[in-house]
Amino acid sequence: MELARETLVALYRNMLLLRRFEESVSQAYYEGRTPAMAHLYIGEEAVATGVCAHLRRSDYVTSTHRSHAHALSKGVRPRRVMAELFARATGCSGGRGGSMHLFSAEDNYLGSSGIVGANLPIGAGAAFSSKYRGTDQVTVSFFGDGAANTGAFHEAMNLAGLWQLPVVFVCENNLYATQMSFLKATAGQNVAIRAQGYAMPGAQVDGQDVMAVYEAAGEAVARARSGGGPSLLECKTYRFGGHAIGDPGDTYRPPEEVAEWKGRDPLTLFARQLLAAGEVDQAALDGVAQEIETVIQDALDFAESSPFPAPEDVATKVFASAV
Ligand SMILES: Cc1ncc(C[n+]2csc(CCOP(=O)(O)OP(=O)(O)O)c2C)c(N)n1
Ligand SMILES: [Mg+2]
Repeated sequence: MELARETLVALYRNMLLLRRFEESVSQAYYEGRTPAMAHLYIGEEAVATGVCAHLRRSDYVTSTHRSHAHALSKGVRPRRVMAELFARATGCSGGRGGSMHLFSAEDNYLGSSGIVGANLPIGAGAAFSSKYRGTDQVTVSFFGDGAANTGAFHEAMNLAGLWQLPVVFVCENNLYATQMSFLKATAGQNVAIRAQGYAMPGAQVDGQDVMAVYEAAGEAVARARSGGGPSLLECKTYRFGGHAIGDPGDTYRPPEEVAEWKGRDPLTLFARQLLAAGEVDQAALDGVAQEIETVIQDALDFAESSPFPAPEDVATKVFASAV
């Protein structure tokens, strides 16, 4: 696939933003600067990046407990996500949500959910709303391999297929749901194939290859936008760390497996590909890295200098006001 240099650099920049964001969150946590118990996305950056690159601000995203990357890739500003993780009033959920409850109405980021699978029917609902209103908005709902075995997944897939809703279900199959291996927990050991039962196309893609994800997601998003209905995309990926901060992730995963996947770091693979194709030189990649350091430092400074929510505001933002 031929892509403009600008697009290629944008993909690289976003992946690096996600990586450096998560590394900074981890460091802040271990230094006791934030209470944010968080599920990190390191290793999976090509998925959110390749998918969200096709989305417009007016499109919707629903996400999971591992959601910083989805919010950032959808365009929620790093300052607002970071401040939320530091429980500050300037955070995207007013400091009340934290890592698993990011939300940004202004970005049509319809939220992270700590309830595994629960964001999938919300995604189907958002897509129903777009179809009902006659807009060309697309909804993307991210979920894990564990979520693929919940009832909510099947209910959402059924309605999306039945009503041919403009939604793309993106499975981030990182081979584990907490400590449970996908291979031990999943009938058929294949998520994409389930699309057949729900009247939609399904595809599997290498989730470490941002170009492969970009291409497959591009087809699915275009199909949804043009009235062609839903799709299921299964991205084969791996979290390099444990399930959440505090879990080293090495008691239930064979060391050779971890090493093999770390050898397929999406950032390294893409940088190598760009350099080999002569699309960019090392100086350009270093320039992007500098740019991202500034963004991350700015987000950290903003978060750490922001106030906590005022105690007297505790009862606000609980209910939406009726129109
Ligand atoms: C309904 C529900 N059941 C169980 C849990 C506990 N839990 C939190 S994350 C998780 C694993 C999710 O695995 P997966 O969907 O593969 O996502 P990943 O963490 O790998 O990104 C579980 C079981 C939960 N939060 N919600
Ligand atoms: Mg998983």
